[in-house]
Amino acid sequence: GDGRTALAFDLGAGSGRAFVGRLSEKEDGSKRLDVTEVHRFPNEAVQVGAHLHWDILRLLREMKKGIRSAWQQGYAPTTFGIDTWGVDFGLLDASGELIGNPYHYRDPQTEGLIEEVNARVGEERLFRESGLQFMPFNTIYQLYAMAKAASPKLEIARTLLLTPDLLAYMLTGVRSCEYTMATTTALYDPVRKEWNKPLMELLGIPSGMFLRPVRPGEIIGPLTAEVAEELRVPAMQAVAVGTHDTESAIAAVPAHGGPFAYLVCGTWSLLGTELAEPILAPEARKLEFSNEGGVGDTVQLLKNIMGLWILQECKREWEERGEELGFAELAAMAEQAEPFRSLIYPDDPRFFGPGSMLARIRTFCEETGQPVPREAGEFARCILESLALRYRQALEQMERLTGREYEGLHMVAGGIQNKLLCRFTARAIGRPVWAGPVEASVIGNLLVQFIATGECRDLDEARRLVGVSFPVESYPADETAGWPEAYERYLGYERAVVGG
Ligand code: LRH
Repeated sequence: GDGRTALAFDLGAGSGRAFVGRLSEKEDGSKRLDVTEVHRFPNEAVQVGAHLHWDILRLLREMKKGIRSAWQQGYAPTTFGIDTWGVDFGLLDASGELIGNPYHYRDPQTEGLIEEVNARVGEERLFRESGLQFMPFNTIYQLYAMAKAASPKLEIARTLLLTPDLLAYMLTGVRSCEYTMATTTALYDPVRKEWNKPLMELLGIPSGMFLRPVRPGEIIGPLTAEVAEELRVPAMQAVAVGTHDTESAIAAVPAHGGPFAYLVCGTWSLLGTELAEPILAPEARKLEFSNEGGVGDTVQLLKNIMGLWILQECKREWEERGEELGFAELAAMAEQAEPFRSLIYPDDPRFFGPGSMLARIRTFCEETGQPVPREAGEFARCILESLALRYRQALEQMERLTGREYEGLHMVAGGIQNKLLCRFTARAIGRPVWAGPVEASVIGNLLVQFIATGECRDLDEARRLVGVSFPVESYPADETAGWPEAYERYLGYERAVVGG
């Protein structure tokens, strides 16, 4: 049959994409999902004075193009969903207009605030009441920075909208707050399941601007008449999907049955597992895990790992020097380079901000008494091996926390196109890696739209649909020689830089 068509916007820190998804029924009654990209655009941060911002109006314009383009290409999506990176937000004034340009989560304004907030709140309390790893960019620190600076923006703010909710508002006129994004703020209490007003008051964050969260699968509302007319399309309905990209990606992990471990591999690497209840014991805080709200009433116990950002930034630096190297080329060069020559601890905070990544990697190696990488292949090898070792560490920590053992690791999202990383990961963890799908966030976004309108029953059926609709590549844990020794070395460098 013709099936139903939906439109997914997936906005990452580097680029945004619009995909059409079609759910069709085969003759034997089984369903299939197929996805087609209809628009792609860069998402570039803009430095203004001391601050780093998102170009939110540019993103809105590109999303409008995406809607136009879907219909022009002959598709007829009846719903759309938006997912983006976590934590960031815009503020609306009393008349419903956006106040200023939203900050980028790598804006330096939150530097040093983890310690300051811990001193005021107590780290045990903060973790118990948020369930989140202390990451400098969490919404709580951004708002605390504004409160501390007595930002006039906060004074006139009436509504806080997280990025996907803000973009949905600009298209539909409806103010909403989607639950999975709300859980990335550190201001939402995962046990009491409500906004943490006492915490906001303690930190001077206005507590009246937060809307009651809605679950993934709720309808937000149709395009405004103005937008529908401008784009010459029917009034499609916006659906609140798992609007946090990580949660959309996890919804598309083709696993079912028992407990499974996953790695969402993009600019960030999120390694985790799905639970029914959060783990808020001090052990989870010390091992730096988050409990994020997921699609289908799940809790995602996961660790944020610096990820391919490190390699992306090196690539950018080489480009600026006129050396154009694609990721495939870099992987091929890395493969030729000497194994385990230099290793880094990817989550050293020095790698977080913008600036010369090559210089920071060199300094790390010098400080830890290792040879310094000389050319691109050596840098790439160092980064990919170090990430794989970090994944092993996170996986084993997670096993300690949950008391479970994981047979292997599901890897999803754009980073799995780096096959060398998948291979290294299987060898580092000594277990198989199952890689796919690449377009995990887009697929998870679409599936929640199909659940919202009843074409798909639930998360479990959705995941089965992923398994039969998209290829998954297996990487066996072969050729593990050298990895255990490299892991011991890696642990030593970690201790050297973070102490303990
Ligand atoms: C990945 C991601 C991650 C957040 C970070 C800000 O795109 O959403 O889950 O922690 O961006």
